[in-house]
Amino acid sequence: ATNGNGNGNGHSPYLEDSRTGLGVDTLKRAIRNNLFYVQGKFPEIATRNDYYMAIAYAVRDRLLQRWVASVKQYIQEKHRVVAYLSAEYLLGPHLANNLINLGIYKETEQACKELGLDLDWLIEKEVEPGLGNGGLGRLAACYMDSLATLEVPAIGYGIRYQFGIFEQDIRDGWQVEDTDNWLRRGNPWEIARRELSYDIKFGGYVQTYLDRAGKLCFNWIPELVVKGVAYDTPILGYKVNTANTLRLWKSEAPHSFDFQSFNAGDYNSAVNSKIICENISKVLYPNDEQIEGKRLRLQQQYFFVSCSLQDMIGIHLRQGEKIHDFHKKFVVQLNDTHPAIGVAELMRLLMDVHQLEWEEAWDITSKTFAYTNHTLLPEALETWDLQLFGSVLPRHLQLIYEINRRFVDYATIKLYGNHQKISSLSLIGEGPRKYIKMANLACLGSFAINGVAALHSELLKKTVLKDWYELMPHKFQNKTNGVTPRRWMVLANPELTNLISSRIGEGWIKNLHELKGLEPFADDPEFRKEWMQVKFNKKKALAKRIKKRLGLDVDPNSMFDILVKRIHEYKRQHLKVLHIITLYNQIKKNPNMDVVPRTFIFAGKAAPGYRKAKLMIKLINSVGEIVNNDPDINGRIKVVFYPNYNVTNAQKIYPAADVSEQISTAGKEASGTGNMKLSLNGALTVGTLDGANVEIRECVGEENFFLFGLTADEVAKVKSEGYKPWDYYSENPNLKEVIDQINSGYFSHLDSKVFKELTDSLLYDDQYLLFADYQSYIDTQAKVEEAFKDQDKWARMSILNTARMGKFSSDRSIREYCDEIWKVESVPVTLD
Ligand code: NBY
Repeated sequence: ATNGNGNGNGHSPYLEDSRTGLGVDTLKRAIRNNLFYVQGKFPEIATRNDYYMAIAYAVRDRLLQRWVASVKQYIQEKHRVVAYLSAEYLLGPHLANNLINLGIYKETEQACKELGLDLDWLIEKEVEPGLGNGGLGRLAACYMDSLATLEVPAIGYGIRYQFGIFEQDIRDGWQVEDTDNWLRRGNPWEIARRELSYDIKFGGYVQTYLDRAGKLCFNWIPELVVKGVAYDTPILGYKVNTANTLRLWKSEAPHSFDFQSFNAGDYNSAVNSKIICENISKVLYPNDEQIEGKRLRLQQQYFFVSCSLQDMIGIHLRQGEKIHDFHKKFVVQLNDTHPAIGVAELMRLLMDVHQLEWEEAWDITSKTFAYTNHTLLPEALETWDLQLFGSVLPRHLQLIYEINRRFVDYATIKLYGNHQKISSLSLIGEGPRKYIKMANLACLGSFAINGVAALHSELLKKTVLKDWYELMPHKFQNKTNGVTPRRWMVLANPELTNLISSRIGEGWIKNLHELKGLEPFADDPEFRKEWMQVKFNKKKALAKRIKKRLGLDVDPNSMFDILVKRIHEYKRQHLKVLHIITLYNQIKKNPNMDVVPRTFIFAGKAAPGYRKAKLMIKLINSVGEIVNNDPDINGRIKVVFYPNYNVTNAQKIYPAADVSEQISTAGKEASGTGNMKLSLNGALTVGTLDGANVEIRECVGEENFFLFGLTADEVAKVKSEGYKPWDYYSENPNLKEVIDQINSGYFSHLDSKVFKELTDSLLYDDQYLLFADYQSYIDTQAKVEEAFKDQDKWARMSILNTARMGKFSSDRSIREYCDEIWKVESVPVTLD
């Protein structure tokens, strides 16, 4: 290769591309320049972080060209745009991902090397933006990647939390939380758009008056006004020119603020009010699947939704279009009900600000929104106390009453006075206190409603959204989740990526169905050997991290059995613990028995206020302490709780998995996406027929999937017939032994009370049917063990498993959203 930039030094094997600045020499120069001109540093005094920043800026500069070109083209050609509204984006670190999508990983590595730097060491430096709790936030991030890769015009809207999901540490086996100060060292990936800001009102009251034409008008006089400022992050597609925008809103005090609302000279209250304003985007609520009916949370939701809708209307009008055509320009996807207040807010903007009549405003609104539901747990459906709601959003309360009045009139005729159904459909719930039902607002205000896996979408129609399905069946769809192969294979597992590409080329990275081409290689002994070698290397690397983080030795030759996700009773991490203790007892009774050595790896955060989940973490660690140090066990089973599960750690864990545990009670996990990432990386699944497990099993083949447990229908049946966990306990000696052992204090220094809350809830309630599924789980684990003994067969299963995961790319999901809900088309971006 020649050095195309003409400087003739010839030491770089990579072609210089002077137009896009992606060659090694230009990158080197850019890194040096950024270090000097942006940070005022030079090599002699530059820290690791300085270099990280210099590279990040150099890469960002390369994104900007594509970003500007994309925005320009969308504006000039007036394309239809997807607006994805999500309170959470769990992006993970940017640098390596952007290098991959730009296609300059190797070049940057080389540039660093020539500057005496180690790129991987610098990549490890990046603090990830943890602006989400779990699956829902990560899905939003995968979807942003796929939208850009598919060259679809899209904006992601959300909140720029100053503190993301807490950092987890483990002390004495218990979870302790620390704040996530991710912006501490600055964020090179965002651009503050100070000029792009909107005023957001809160509280106060609504004045009504008649205008000159005698029309009834509403004037919302707020108690508080907050300014939302846009912070933009470019999201680049994989090897395309498209760079979409993730626009996150930060709350601030309005400029005139301290003079406007406070007595002159009252400096303290002026400062205090600044703090109140900044509080709104201060911190992410760390609950998943558990609503917290707090005023500040409602304020957050309204804050980002109002900023976003005002922004969209602004974009639309600046293009010279009519407000009446808003729904033709934008389709707004609601990521769960967190942004569902948008339905009422768009009505307010169209009527109170843009002077439309009700019918017209409603027509536009109900053609704009589409709603994705992410949960079947009834307790997780969002509601707001009506009084609280009215005190934060008085105008929206009026609007919701009026939306509901008109809807109930319609429903009364449609349902011919079926009062029970009508009250279940009503946007307002009655009880000791009235409340607003956000899922109902979302269903009524949207033209499409979807679940996130086939089973989930079916169950929605039969359970939590049954009445809506019967009234409006045409709105209901399924969109099975997917994950981006760029982050979860190319970035997380370059070794497996290279091995796959060496046989079937690189097309699969953009068209995951091409993995099918690997199937014949399952019969190729050489390929199987290489496949298992990659897995072994990844296990060794994880073992090294475990040693470094926890001081614990684990054997990379043992089976890596992995259960990583948020800690929740329905996800049943404690069922896994029952299995581990059962195995432990078997070995104790028969120390010479032939067992396949296993390393059980757990990771996940518990919501800080969720006592039982925190107790589950303590139980895992307590069992680990005994098992890991028992000489009879002699290292044959090890239990690891890897702290602070986040995107960065997930990228290290998935590639090292032999077994993926997906063991939720059937009918509870909407989809799951960790199941997809693990399986894609060659892990075999042990799972229930829940969420997307059902579809994964269909694709990989039942012979490559370890199924156990009751089906969703059976779960419902067992429950309706009066489930008695005690019967399972008293009739199954192994189960009884395990529970008694926990209760005896065997794992807790003879303190028999520590885990009582957990064991009691199992013995007397067991909502999630651990005891009913226990024996089936144990039996299935024995089959896993047998299968693992035949490593050649295991390799074959693992390869076929990966080869058949093509369906679970987020590119496929996004294609379906585009074609079947959004009706948007790809717009290839050209660089001039
Ligand atoms: O969404 C998850 C589902 O549990 C999982 O099955 C699915 O694969 C994934 C993507 O569709 N849901 C989830 O992660 N939910 C949350 O994180 C969450 C966060 C906040 C709140 C509720 C749920 N909240 O009410 O504040």
